[in-house]
Amino acid sequence: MSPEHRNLVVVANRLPVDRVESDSGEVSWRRSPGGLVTALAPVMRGHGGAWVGWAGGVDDAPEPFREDGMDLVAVPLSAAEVADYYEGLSNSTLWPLYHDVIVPAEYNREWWDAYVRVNARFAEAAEAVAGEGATVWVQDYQLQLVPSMLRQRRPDLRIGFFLHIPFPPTELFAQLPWRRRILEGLLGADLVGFQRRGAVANFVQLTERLLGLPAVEAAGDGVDAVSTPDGRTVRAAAFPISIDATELDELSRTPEVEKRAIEIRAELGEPRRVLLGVDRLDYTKGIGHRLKAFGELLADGTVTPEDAVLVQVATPSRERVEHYRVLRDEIEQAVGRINGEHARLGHPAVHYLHSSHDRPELAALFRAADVMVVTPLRDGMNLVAKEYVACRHDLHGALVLSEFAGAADELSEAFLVNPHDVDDLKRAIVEAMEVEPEEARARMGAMRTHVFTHDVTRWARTFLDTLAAG
Ligand code: GDG
Repeated sequence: MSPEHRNLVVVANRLPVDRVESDSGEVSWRRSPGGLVTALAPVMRGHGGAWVGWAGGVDDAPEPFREDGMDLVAVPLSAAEVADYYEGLSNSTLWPLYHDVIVPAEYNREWWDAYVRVNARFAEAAEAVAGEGATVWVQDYQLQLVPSMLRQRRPDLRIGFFLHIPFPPTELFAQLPWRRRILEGLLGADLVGFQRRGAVANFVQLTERLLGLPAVEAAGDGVDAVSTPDGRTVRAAAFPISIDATELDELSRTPEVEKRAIEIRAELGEPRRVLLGVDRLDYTKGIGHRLKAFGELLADGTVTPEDAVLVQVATPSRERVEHYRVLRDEIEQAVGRINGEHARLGHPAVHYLHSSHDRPELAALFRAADVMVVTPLRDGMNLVAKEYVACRHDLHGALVLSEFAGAADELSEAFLVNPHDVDDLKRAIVEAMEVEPEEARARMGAMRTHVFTHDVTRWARTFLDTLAAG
């Protein structure tokens, strides 16, 4: 099958590969680990699929190449487009706006122009590889105009869109100077998927209020729908994303990971309890709130440094965006303050790692942690919470989880918290530290049943089946 006749095309901001340069300067591409590619790889192979996305870097996009049974089609971006489309409109306008404006969203018309231009380029690239009547699945907030751009060029296609981050209520979305354009962009799809039911409701309400489009009654089981002016019906529904639970479970059972988990506890000085946070260093993740709660527990003597240590992995992220630089300073200052007040020589109270780690090391950290602390102020889903559960085949360990994460809808046996309420957060951390083993096992067992029966393969299949059924 030639590259221009694919039956399934995924369009995402990033290709699922990383550029690797050898010592001799030779460039090759390595599949990047990630839930999306894991979920889609088998479907892509089965359907003869292509993946359209940015390869990272500027200007020099590689020629289309085959990797693991998929055709990868790179979309080039210039340095100015990375600054305006990616760091600008995507990450300094849409990302904060869609996450409750935890930091103010910036509105800049040049960024918008670049967003339109780059979305058109992605749409053209997808059009070029999609066969007659193919299914095209567009991913996430960077590409919300692609569905309508594609539909205009190729009415024969079946188009799906999935938003990985929250979709805001009218009161916030209405700030956006290009609010109608975004909605019209999404309405090019046949099916628009969100993480949570609340996002579906926001979308339907917004199309009604801002575009005057009527909601269609009873579109089906948990599926809402909107009628468009050109006589189509666009369906919208929640498809909570998940992880490859089996793969992670197997990894967590390997002797290397088990051994490393024991080693980690020894390196930490064998505290009674190990608390763990693993996040991209992002202001949505509530890392500061978590540190405040832990610092207060130490300060008021509820917890002693011998009793518990907190390990915080903060993966470097979006370091060229100003708010992320400010956040890093704030977090590092907070860690410094807690350790200044509570550490003993050779025994920090907070172990802070501003670095990336490979999957086995992450699995070992999950295995070593008695309490996983996941406290985002807003999060589409939060895969880390599900990954922790997948690694706890021993049924030990407790999950403290923010109700503002999509995962809270499914993991109701976690210790659910409002991270803005420091006292509530402190209560939940202490409860999770002290939970009776029997109760911990019951909670973990129930969460594991959910995560293993609702894995990422089911997520992809459910979305694609619903898209096909419309
Ligand atoms: C967006 C939405 C939604 C983290 N550090 C390392 C590492 N990670 C991995 C985790 C996890 C992933 O990165 C992060 O996923 P999250 O879901 O927690 O958060 P976002 O990056 O914000 O993702 C989110 C998601 O999209 C999917 O729809 O759930 O709400 O914001 O898999 O394990 N992986 C490795 N080294 C690290 O140091 N290898």
